[in-house]
Amino acid sequence: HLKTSISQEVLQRRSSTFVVIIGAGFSGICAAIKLKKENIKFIIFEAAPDLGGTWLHNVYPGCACDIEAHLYCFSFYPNPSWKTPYASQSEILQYLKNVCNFYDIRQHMRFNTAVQKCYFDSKTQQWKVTTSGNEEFLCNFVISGAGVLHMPKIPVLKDCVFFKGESFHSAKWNKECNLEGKLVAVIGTGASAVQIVPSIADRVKNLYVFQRTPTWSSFNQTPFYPRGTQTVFKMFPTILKLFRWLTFVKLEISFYVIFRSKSYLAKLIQQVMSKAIQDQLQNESLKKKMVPSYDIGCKRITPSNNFLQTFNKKNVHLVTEPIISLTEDGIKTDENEYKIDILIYATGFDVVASIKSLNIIGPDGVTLNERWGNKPNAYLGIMCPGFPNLFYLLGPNTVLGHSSVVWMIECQMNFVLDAILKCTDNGLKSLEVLSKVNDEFQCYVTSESKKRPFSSSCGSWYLNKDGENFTLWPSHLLNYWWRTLSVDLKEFKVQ
Ligand code: N01
Repeated sequence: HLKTSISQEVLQRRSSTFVVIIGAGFSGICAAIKLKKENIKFIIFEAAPDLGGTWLHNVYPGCACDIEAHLYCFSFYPNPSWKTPYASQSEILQYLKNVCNFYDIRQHMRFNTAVQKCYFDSKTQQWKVTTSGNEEFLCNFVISGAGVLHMPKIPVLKDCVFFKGESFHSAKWNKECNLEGKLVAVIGTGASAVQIVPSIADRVKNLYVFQRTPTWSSFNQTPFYPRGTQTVFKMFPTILKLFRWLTFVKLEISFYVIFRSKSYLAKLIQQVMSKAIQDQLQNESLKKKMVPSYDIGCKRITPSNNFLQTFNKKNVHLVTEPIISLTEDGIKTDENEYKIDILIYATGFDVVASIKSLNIIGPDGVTLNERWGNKPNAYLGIMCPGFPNLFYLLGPNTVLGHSSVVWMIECQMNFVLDAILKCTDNGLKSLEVLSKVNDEFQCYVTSESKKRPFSSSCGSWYLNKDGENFTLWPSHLLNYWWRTLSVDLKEFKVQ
């Protein structure tokens, strides 16, 4: 009898708990599903007019995920029907919509509603969340699923205002813009450009690709599944599960091999890849220019079956001279002037600004951005000292360069849910990670990061101005899974 009454009390506590989730991408959707299963009330605020996050915003030609689809999806909602090993943007977006329909999550989403401010009131131990509609919501917990790659970075080029043609960023693709028969320039050769360039090359008259640094892009992806794969996965879910794990293990092995900076094996792979890059290019000068000189893994590896071969086409030109300025008609380098009609910036994202885009004010009136300064950090990338009951998904140091971030999101949500349940079930109002726990964790992250190639000097969005890794998880994924398995209340200040 006692057991039943306790459990009813607990259930009541859970159902009177209210959580604000920021963002309706993979993170926000995962958070919503897990909370719903525990009967915890929540609302999702999304600035965009629909769900999908990254996969709603990025609609450039060729947009896809270069991590295998069966791993880049929720473990609790596998999809035997992925059409290709690497799913396209539209297929992933549809997947997310299906997930939301299945779990009936859409009804909890408020679109066109940005979160303007979150303030923690120490008297009530609650967050006060203000939205763009100037509404205020009181909640017990805030979960940010706002993401890390959503603020486009457009380089300031001299005389930019005078360019007559059309220009836009890869993440703000202008669907109305007709590329057919036009002179087009793409600035950048990162993951986005690697997908855009082969997809538009045949439509345009001439394509100029401005490369500042070459990218390691010679992996050949499996181009298709053998016939019948979908049927087998549908009929035998265990085989699909096994396939997912095999994919996970394969990528983990790649981490061990490639991301151990100076290992003999890493050097060997680098040599093999250099040769593979050269083998795909017909022109000697291209071969020289497109093999990176920095360690593989320092920047994001950009697998593609057709990026390099695109440069063998007559109408595709690699430009490696530094850009001096934009002109009325195009781009001026220190050797040439390139006349263009359309300029595409595939120049990446301002990651510090993206992570710091939320205005979070702690109980002492200090904002999280002030606390963070130039190096955002959080315990397990999830919780920050001084900010009780606030959780980040894909927060600092938990993005991946080699495997599926959806896997990370699930680990994080298991931890967050455990924290919320331990708090509510024990009748606590708040929990805040202790500074010393976070400090120890940051020491671990720093020492692991130093062993990895992304801490070397090639420069990338992984690093802050001081060359410190504040974005990537620097160790293997089972380590992260182990750390996020459960919450130890001894590591928290509770009230
Ligand atoms: O951006 P990037 P991205 N003049 O920062 C160049 C994810 N993503 O949008 O290397 C000339 O990687 C810059 O040159 P350099 C993924 O996590 C995932 O391509 O700095 N060039 C570089 O070549 C990825 O890592 C998928 O010398 C300039 C490029 O622009 C992240 O998004 C697909 C310049 C920027 O590359 C970002 O990728 C697509 C300038 N002033 C994206 N400024 C998946 O499939 C910058 N550059 C999962």
